[in-house]
Amino acid sequence: MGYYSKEIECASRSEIRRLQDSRLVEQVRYVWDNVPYYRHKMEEKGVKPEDIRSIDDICKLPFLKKDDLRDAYPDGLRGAPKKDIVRIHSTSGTTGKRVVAYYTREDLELWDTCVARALCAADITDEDIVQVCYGYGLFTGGLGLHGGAEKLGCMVLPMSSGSTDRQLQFMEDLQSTVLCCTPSYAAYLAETITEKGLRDRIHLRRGIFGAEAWSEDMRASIEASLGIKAHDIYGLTELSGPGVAYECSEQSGMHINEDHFYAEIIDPDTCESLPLGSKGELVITSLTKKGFPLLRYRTRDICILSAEKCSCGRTFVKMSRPMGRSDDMLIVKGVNVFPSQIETVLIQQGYAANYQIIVDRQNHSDTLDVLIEMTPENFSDNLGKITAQEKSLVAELKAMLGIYANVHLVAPKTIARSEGKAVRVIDKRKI
Ligand code: DLL
Repeated sequence: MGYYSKEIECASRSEIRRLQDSRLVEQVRYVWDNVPYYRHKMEEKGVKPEDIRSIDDICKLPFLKKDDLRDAYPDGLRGAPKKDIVRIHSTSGTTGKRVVAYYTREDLELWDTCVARALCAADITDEDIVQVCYGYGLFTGGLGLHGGAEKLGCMVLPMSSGSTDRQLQFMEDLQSTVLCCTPSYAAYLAETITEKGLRDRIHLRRGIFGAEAWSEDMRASIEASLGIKAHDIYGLTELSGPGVAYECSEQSGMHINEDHFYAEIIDPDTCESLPLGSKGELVITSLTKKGFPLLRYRTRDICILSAEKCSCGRTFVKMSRPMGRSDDMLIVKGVNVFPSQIETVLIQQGYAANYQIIVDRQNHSDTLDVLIEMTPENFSDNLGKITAQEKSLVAELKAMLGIYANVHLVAPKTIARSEGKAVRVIDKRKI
């Protein structure tokens, strides 16, 4: 059926390991021969390609970090000659310097396959009409989902992000059955559909949402308001884009496309490898990409890997949804705070998932303010009782975070919406 490949996705663990062993050996040799930047890093560590004989030797290899990508900008990590590169994508870094990733024709082919597998796992077929509202362009979301959906034979609407009215018009007129966008934009679309009374005219049945952190509660709220099943998809530009990992019908964790990516978990502080089941930083080695073949790339995403049997029959290891980024984690008054913890409290208390966290420093002490948008219902029902609600949220947040946060409930639609990734945190201490 479609791109679901039983042979690969349901292979035994030992078959998967054998494939990874041989692909790693080949890939290390390829990188040594074609990427001088990484070859120097290997030489500095005293490692040669012949030292890597299987996945067990991967710990001998040096890590790559975002800083390496910036140092090597624009093409120090390119693995294939320019004439073989057919596409680039790029992502903005926190320092403003972009990271550029290169793709050969074969890289695009394997990327499309990974995304097509993700769509199949969400029970999407060539009968589906897929509305892609991720941005097209340097961001990988639009073209990534587009390539996978087209490969599967779906009818694709390449909408890109923005123009909500136009999105809804096409959704209704062309009877889109699948929505692909960030979860925050999905929540916004859901809200607008409800407000405009369009629910009966919308035919969506599946959502493929990723590119930013979202919680189980947010999933439940989007699923209920759109009447769909919402599937998570994970990936990053440096490793191709969406489709590194994807959720099956179990909707509990994302299977990693292990024939193309080898995943490890490390302690982000000591860089020590951690066993399956431990929470730590996800490190990924691309086993097949040639245009931008990253080995042991530190994603900064914190998650847990699990090899437990999945009822869908796939044997690929699963990653939990990222629980935050080791570099996005805020340290406020010495306490680690992840935006996702705040989101969990808000949704549990019946608020929309639109919020903004503002961290500042006053009199040498950190301050944490959370602006929370009310839903139209809880806004009109509770006018005049806002202070009491704010007090109760302060208590809930204190219980979750262990520190005091100022809470400000604001009217619906007053926090700026983003059609791409939501801007959740403003850390004024860094400005
Ligand atoms: O966000 C690729 C993508 C596009 C994934 C569309 C899914 C759907 P970047 O812009 O390079 O690439 O950002 C990568 O986004 O390291 C995570 O921190 C975060 N991220 C991606 N997917 C998820 C997800 C794309 N499902 C960074 N859940 C990654 C939580 C995610 N965070």
